[in-house]
Amino acid sequence: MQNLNVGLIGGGFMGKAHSLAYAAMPMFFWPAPAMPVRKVIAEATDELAAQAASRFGFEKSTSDWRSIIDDPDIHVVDIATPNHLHAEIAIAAAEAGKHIICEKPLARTGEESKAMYDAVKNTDIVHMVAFNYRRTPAVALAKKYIDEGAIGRVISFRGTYLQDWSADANSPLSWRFQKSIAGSGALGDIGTHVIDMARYLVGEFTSVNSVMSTWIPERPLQSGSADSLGNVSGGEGPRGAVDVDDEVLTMVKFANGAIGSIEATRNAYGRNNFLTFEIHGTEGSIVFNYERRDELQVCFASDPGDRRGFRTVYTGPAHPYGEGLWPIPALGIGYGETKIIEAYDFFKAIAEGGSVSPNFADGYQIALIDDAIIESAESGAWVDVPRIDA
Ligand code: NAI
Ligand code: SOE
Repeated sequence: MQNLNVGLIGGGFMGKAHSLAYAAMPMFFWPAPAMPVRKVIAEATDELAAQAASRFGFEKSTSDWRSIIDDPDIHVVDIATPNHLHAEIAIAAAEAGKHIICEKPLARTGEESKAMYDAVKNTDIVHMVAFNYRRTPAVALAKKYIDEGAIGRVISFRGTYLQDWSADANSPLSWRFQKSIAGSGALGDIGTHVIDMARYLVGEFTSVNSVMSTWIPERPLQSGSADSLGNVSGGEGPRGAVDVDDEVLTMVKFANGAIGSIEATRNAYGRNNFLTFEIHGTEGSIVFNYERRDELQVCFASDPGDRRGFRTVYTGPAHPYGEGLWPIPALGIGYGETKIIEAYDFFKAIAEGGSVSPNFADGYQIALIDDAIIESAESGAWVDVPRIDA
């Protein structure tokens, strides 16, 4: 079994999740496809980097991410910084021939995402964009039902991602509210997770018709480099402008004829990580809610009329990734397990010399969908989604 040395850039929320995944992946999936070695972690300052190395179990630390790119011992570059750094780091990593896992959204715009995709296409680099929610076993099970034709032809998809961490006007001006860093707001931050699910489960988008709103135009400035994600202050002190969307709602037409809607907001009081979809087919329906992520609701037209209704399947050893997870259904998986599964599939692709989805082509296509949604919200018209040549 080969050791693969990881250079992780960014030691915040995702730095923590990815470090956990590297440590735990071989404990869950054994024999592991490869052993991730937590070699070096980069943070914004030497002090933050040293702290991150001690906390997350890395051998070395640096405040210069370029030293990771230049290090011939590093096999994998993991990009867990805010969005504005993804393109520059990924392109440098690709030029150095490193395998790359990059957090979502791939970048701030379609144009930036294209440059990243161009840097890896026609190479042997394994590249992945970290839309981890599709690796929830219940979501992978939904995919299996659909692929097996259990609900017939898919005719509609309704997806939501609703949170409330920024509903309070005094929650701070995270980098997630600044276009120059984030690219877009709820759309890029959480709407893209639903778009990834929709492409995974239904297929390509052909056009969108959208509305977007910004409910809270300025927020208190936050101090420190880590994002305080909704840590509400008293609201004193200077405020800065929000120049991204707080909420997005779009209608979708899919290439296979299905229609749908996608809604994303971080201003929905009472909703925490309400990432849901409801899919109707000609022979049945499937419903998923991440807040109850071990469960999949399914209803089949073939059931006798007097017994027809949603039933709950609890995911466990019999389901996708079950061989590596817990031995009894409904013991419960968490956010961490979705990242462990993501790491497993990524390292498997490297070890086997294959590829993995979602990758930079998917990330780029999603960025083009985002661009079309923004254009439609500005014009009020349906906008066609260009399809990348992958
Ligand atoms: P965060 O703000 O918690 O952490 C980012 C870290 O990057 C900070 O600690 C910051 O000091 C560091 N950083 C900034 N500039 C740097 C530089 N030049 N060199 C090294 N480190 C630097 O942000 P979070 O939540 O971890 O988000 C990071 C990325 O992960 C974003 O792209 C975000 O969209 C994505 N994300 C994905 C999630 C998922 O479910 N897949 C969940 C949360 C975030
Ligand atoms: C904040 O909305 C956030 O951390 C997103 O950035 C992630 O992508 C999502 O998984 C959880 O919420």
